[in-house]
Amino acid sequence: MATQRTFSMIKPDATKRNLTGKINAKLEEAGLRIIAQKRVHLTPAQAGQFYAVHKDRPFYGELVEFMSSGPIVAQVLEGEDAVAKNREVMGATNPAEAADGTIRKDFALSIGENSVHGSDGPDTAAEEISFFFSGLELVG
Ligand code: DAT
Ligand code: MG
Repeated sequence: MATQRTFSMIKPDATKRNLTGKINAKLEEAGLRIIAQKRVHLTPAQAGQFYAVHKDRPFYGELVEFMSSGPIVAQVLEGEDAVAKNREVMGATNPAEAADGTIRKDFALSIGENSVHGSDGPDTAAEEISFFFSGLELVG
């Protein structure tokens, strides 16, 4: 697997508890390089657009409200097999099911307030990166 890029977000529950540095340390220790990063407070409309794929799910309203409730840190991660590696470091969506040492096991509060987002594939990664960043902002 060649070098790849993925999109990551530190969610409002984690920025609120000042966990950006601890989460970044786990990403970096896993071999992922943070090649772009910015702190953004999404409007409900922006959060709804970002998560449009989930618009028919029962938790969509709650998800949009939570993701616009405070600042997020949007990031582009680069590394070998970055999409899968980031999903591994994140842990399962539900922290009760997340493996030891993962971000969600160590920091997430619930299935909704689960501290981080990560792209689920290379195509989604490209779309999500361009939602937040221009090419000029990616510094590998
Ligand atoms: P992931 O973030 O692991 O890719 P997902 O794409 O299935 O998970 O869902 C996106 C987010 O939606 C997830 O991080 C938290 C929220 N979510 C998912 N399932 C939920 C549920 N059953 N109840 C509340 N929020 C949920
Ligand atoms: Mg997902």
